[in-house]
Amino acid sequence: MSARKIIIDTDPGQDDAVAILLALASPEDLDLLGITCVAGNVPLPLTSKNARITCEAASRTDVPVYAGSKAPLARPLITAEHVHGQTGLDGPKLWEPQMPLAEGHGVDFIIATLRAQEPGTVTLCTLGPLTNIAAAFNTAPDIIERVQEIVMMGGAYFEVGNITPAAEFNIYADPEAAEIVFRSGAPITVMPLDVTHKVLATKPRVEAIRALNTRVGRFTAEMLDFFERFDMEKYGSEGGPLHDPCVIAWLLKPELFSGRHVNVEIETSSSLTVGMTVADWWGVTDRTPNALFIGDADADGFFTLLTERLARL
Ligand SMILES: [Ca+2]
Repeated sequence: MSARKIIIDTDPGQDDAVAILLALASPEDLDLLGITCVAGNVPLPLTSKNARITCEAASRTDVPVYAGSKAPLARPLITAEHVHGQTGLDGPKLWEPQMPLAEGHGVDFIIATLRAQEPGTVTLCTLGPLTNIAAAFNTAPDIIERVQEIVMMGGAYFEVGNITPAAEFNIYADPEAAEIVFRSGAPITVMPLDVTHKVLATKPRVEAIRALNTRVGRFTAEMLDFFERFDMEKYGSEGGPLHDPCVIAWLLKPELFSGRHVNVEIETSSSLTVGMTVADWWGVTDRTPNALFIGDADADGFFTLLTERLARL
């Protein structure tokens, strides 16, 4: 079987960077056509810089990195420096990337790629607010049926929220974009907080990555050293949740995960619960299922896979 073609849409973010590294470490499974950046955890100039730093850490400067949307569709930008640090990638000693941004807008790259490739052969891996994807669907509705699958980190049901009591950051940052994506009809798999909060970068797991004793191993461990501080303080957990890499791990080893095919709607108007992913987990409505909503993961299996793959870089 040939490698599955993917585009990673991202707002790095330490966990985004680990997801990108996991994809780069898996070329026989995943053909990374390009990376499109979006404003999210930090503003666009930083996310588009951090994506290039990550590619350079893996010596994969051949992957085109595009800058995309610098603000949500209908709202002012909100960011999450309180989680990720001022750079978005706090932890390792960072450098000014040598590789340039690819020419053109990330949204145009998504549209052109989906039109150029065979229908049903490109998967969109979304690790940040859904602004770029929604903008592409708005501009070029013909691409929607050409998407193989959208695999996203976003939302929550049982864990409810992390940026507000009711909402997860990626959805809250651009709920109008999320609504467009969830109503698009494209096949969607969601990695909500319900599962990512079970995939914790505990000390022994981070030390196993550091012990690879490679540039990528040290880079990853130093990011996770910083990243875990916030969540360990907030939740009293044993480590930071490795949200975004769940998206890539799903493509590599879906048997690590389980969930339900349910209807998911996005709250866009309530001031109290805006950005909430209203997932019909219990099937109490007759609304048509539009997403595979993941609820559980084999965390040990996930970290074994991650560590083995990172060792290749
Ligand atoms: Ca992210």
